[in-house]
Amino acid sequence: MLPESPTGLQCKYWHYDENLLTSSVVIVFHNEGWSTLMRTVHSEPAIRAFREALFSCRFKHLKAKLDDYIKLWNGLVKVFRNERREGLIQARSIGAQKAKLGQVLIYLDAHCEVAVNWYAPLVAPISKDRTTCTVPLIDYIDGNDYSIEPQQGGDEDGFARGAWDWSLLWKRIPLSHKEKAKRKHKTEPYRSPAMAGGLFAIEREFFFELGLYDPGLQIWGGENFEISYKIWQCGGKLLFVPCSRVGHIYRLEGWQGNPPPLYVGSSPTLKNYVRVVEVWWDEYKDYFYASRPESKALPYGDISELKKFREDHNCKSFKWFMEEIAYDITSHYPLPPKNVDWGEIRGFETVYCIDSMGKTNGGFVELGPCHRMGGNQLFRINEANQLMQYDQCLTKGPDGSKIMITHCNLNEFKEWQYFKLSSFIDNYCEVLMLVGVPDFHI
Ligand code: UD2
Ligand code: MN
Repeated sequence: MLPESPTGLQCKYWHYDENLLTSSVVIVFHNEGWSTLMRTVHSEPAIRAFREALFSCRFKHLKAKLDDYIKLWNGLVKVFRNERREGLIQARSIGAQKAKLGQVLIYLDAHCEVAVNWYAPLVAPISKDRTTCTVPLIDYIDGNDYSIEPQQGGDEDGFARGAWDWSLLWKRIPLSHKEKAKRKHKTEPYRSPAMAGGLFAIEREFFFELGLYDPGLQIWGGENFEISYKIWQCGGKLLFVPCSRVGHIYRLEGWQGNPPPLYVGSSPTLKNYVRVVEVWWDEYKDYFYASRPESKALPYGDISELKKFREDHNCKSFKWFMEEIAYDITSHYPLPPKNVDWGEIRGFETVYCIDSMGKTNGGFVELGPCHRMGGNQLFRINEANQLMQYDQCLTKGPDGSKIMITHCNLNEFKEWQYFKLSSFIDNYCEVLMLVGVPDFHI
């Protein structure tokens, strides 16, 4: 149990409408543990009308044992199995279609535990405005010992807004002064630019009006941003609700995710990100490509339907969104300098290239035969004259003679000179050649 915080105590003084909207809870899962799955269902004490859509199994206990066990609820809990592994994103859209009883859909990961009185605060804002999507305050359950504590990254009360860095990694930033100034009491729901993805409530019809998730998003990742941008830019709002608390077990270190099924091509998550920025980010998409140049060549499929949706619904620009709603993100995650070029760094008239050998945070780069496969030989040079791979920069080593790859703000070296050797040797990339650092050896 979480110790009661002063803000938690304040939550007891809110009054909620007696006629709350009804909900269906949708839990999608694939290869989840029995006890954590059961606790997710059993911890659900206070819903007036709920039904659950559960999907996609491989573990033995998720078959007959589960079918048998849910009889306990006399039809209130239902299991639906997909014919093939759909991944969590499409499974959630299918769940929305199957769960017809509740006015609101509440999504939970399959390893959650709701706290007392989580329901009323979560759905009450939706009765006031049906285009509001709400997210509970998510507590951290440790996967090793099941202890529970508030998440890091918030303000003095533990409140954070949902954000991203420019490579589209999920981030939490402390609640801004601007949002604080809007509220009368600390425990009021507040606006967030994005959600983490797994736990939220949305009016069923409104979710359908938004077109559910983009049907081209596959398996895992990016759907949290898609739905957040779609809600904000197309006239809705996204609120985080401090008085509704739900614990979530975070994946243990080393968890690689369930590998995508064969019918899905390579890099589904990165392709999802590309779809999302292509549809919603307008000119800001350059910042994403600056951070993830390797994603530029990915075939991300057809997005014309989504663009049409955006137009038909008069959805606002990403610039509007960044200025009005996500105004605080750039102070935590500054816009990256745009790339001047990217490719391999080849020794003059040689077939050898700089190769990070996968090293980071202070490792030394080496020379290897140029392989044109990108990866550890793929670098980019940007307008700030940083020479980067992923989020790391090349710089001088401690004795000034070797090239190190490390955090960009440490011991930064920006005197690279860039010469374009030739453009487009093949479809893969342009070649960079760098001189002007005569005392460096690799
Ligand atoms: C976060 C979200 C998660 C989802 C994801 C990005 C929270 C707390 N969690 O990662 O909900 O938005 O970011 O996509 O916000 N699952 C399937 N099929 C699959 C893979 C997963 O059904 O192919 C289920 C899985 O059993 C679980 C849920 O989807 O119930 C979320 O997956 P996760 O727990 O691995 O994601 P998480 O919490 O790391
Ligand atoms: Mn999860």
